[in-house]
Amino acid sequence: MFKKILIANRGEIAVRVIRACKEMGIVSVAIYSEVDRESLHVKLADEAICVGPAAPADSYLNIPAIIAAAEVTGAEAIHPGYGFLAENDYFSEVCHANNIVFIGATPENIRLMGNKSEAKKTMKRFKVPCVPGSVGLVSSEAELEKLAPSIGFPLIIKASAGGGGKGMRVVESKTELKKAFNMAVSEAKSAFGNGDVYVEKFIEGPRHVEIQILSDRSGRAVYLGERDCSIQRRHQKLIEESPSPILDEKLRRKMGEASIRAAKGIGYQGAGTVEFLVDKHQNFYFMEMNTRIQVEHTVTEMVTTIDLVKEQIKIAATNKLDLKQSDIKLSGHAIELRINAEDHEKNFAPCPGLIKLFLPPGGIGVRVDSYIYPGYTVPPYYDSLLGKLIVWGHDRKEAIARALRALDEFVIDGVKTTIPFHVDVLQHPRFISGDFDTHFVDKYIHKIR
Ligand code: MV4
Repeated sequence: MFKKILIANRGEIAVRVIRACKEMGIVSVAIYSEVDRESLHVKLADEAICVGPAAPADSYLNIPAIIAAAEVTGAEAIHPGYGFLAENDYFSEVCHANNIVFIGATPENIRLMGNKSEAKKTMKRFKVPCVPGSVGLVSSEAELEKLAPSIGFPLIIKASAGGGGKGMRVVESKTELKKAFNMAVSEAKSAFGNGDVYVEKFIEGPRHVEIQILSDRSGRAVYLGERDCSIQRRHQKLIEESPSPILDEKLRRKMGEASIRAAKGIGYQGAGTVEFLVDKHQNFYFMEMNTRIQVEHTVTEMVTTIDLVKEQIKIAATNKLDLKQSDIKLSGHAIELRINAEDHEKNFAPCPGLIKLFLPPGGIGVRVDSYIYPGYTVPPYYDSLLGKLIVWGHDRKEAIARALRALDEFVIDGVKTTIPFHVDVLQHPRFISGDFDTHFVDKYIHKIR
């Protein structure tokens, strides 16, 4: 096992990884930017080292400074968390070249899944269901016009270098095709420096359901159930839950087994998430694979009792997954509510500043993963996630009641947060019934200024 790990991140996920290290007897090294000296991850880690100024490019994305920090502290491995360098194939490669273990996917895994069109082709090879559409890239207006009738309208043009909702364009009819194609290509070029696009049928009113997997490079792999992430806004997830209200045992097994085929097929290493769209008829389609630990991994931890960060570290240290599918038992229902420093009455505008009061909820079935404390000032340079409230209940009804109880106890004073938003959603009849899709927030949660 590793003796020392450097955490190349900040905020709640850095705290999450440090906690796993402590429980495993591993020395933790925090990195921080000049404005993060007082941040909780710095206080909790065994050692801490400043890697540069506030701007992410100068600190949390500064590869030479991070590698140097690992070298001077003698860290044998780096955990990247999520965001920042977590899905940077070059960083993963530089770690290896410097004899540092990157706790995550291989450079090849990351590269393949970062190219959405190639990823989709690869998934088809392993019989993972995909949305009907172009086979690979569409390189001209003419090609798209020839292809469109067989796909049908509406269709969606996606940037191959995009992902997470960036660089997509829905086309309702034949007359919009040319314009949409050219706009999609030029948007993709300016956003990603790569104008490659592909096209597929547009699935209307889908659910976002993703499968958590753990895998090692010798082909051992397990799935740990699903997370329903349909409650999101502008591709920012706000609430995630497991199990999904729309899955049954049979569909769960089908989606789990498809995800395992994908993981084994590409020689996937570590924790990963296979994202699917699920339509009204319970058809599921591959969307993307995330080659990192995700924000919402906690709901899976609550229903499986498996510590996913420890499993990531064990796989990286031993090259071996020591879980079997029969070790994975799902129990009860978990819901995660993202607590962001945002003013949901002002269009979710970021709201950094001084935390005057922080009184997190407690009691049975309640978990809070956060990095703020009274007197801490949330800096404006990074994302607005302050933490996550995760609740567990025997069933969905108990989990919702517990979440509302916990939100009622939760006091954060000094900055506006998404707590009132969550109270609205959890009381909404559509949410309570489980009958919602990815348009829920825009359709039902209206905010007056
Ligand atoms: C789609 C789709 C409908 N049909 N693809 C958004 C994120 C990116 N991973 C893919 N996305 C979508 N792809 C087809 N063929 C609708 C979305 C989509 C969406 C997906 C999941 C969660 C929220 C979403 C919000 C808008 C669009």
